[in-house]
Amino acid sequence: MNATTPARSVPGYCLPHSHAAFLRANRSIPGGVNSPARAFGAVGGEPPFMARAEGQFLYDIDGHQYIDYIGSWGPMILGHGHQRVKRAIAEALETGTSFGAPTERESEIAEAVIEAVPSIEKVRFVSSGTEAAMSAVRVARGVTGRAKIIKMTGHYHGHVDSLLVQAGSAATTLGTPNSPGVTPGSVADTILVPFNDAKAVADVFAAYPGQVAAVLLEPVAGNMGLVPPRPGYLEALRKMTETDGAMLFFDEVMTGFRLALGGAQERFGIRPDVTCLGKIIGGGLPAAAYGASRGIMDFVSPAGPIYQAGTLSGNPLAMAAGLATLRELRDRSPYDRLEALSARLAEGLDRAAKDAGVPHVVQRVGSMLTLFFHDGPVENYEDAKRSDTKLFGRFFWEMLARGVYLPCSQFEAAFVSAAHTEADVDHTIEAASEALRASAGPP
Ligand code: HOZ
Repeated sequence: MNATTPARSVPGYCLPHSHAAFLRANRSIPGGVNSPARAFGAVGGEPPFMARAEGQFLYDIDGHQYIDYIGSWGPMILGHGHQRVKRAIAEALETGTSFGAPTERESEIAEAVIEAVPSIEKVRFVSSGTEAAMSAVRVARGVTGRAKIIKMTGHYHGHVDSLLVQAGSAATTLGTPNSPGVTPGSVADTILVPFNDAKAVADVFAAYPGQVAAVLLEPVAGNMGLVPPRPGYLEALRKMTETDGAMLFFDEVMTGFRLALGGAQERFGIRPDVTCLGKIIGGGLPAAAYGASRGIMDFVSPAGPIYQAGTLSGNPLAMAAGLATLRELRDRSPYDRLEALSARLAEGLDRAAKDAGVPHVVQRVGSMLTLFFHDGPVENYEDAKRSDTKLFGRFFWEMLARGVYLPCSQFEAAFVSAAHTEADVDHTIEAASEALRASAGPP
């Protein structure tokens, strides 16, 4: 396919093949997509359907090339179609796609995770971040014998019933942070607090001493746009949980292996009790995991009494892709380069928005970032929700029309990969300058 960047005619932006594909998909799939985050619900219009991906690029079925800043919503830190990962999958394919019996590769990747992630001594593989969060909450409750959990508003831990309350990501994007079908009973023990407010957590501990199983959070929030922890906040949570005997639970599905090989916990020097991993750990195939100390993980069945299982858990292809990705990250350590490239992008977007006179703030940690159309720092869910989402929608389409694929919601983080180049970043900044000027006027 001879791909081109899309024509710069917005709103006359037209994708006839994608349009036909979307109509067809809508006839057999709810909303035409298998996960709502992809549906362009927040930005209006219809999503391009993808034909293929390579390196830092996506190619749609209408023949357009896009610089990709979603990276499959996080997993593709090495870029698409990385040779080492492809080779590993091909080798695994030759020997069988699923056994329902243990394989040595599962121990290899478990050892790689334990070597990389400071707080993990044992790890259990599952198939999605949702499953990891659901299982880890069960473990926290099972081990402590306590029921209550503290959750941050705007944080997202997959679509687990007890955690689908004031949830970020597409739940916020689509205006359903509390979903119908989640019964009052299943969230009765979920206590909500704002992110970055240590006192709110202290108040809960004071009100329910000895009753909280775990404090759950994304240590760097990525599902309400990118929101870093305030200095001292993670340390305060660590101290409070230790004092009360509750567990500190880091959802590192996004940040694991991205903000450092050892994730946010390495970067910020805080060891949680329980960690959820996903996305990068599967190298682009469906895998996720949860891990903790040996003492905690030995409560998990069949070593212990807390039940959790999965037919495709530790799937050979996913383990091969994940292991190759983790090895590549260890051997080549792209983190300094990702930092520099992402800083260049953040600074350029900030400059472009300033020049266009648009109220904004760019927030970044490592290779995750968000341009918020919000005047002043975004420190929590309430701040994030005050962003100008209409302007975001216009900006998003102007960028897409210039060949830049950003996350299709103000409440998601963009991801830079090791396949991006300075030229890609500079092209993105130039596109943003034009797009901001085009979208900043009256709608
Ligand atoms: N967890 C992803 C980032 N918010 C979204 C992926 C999805 O829901 O499809």
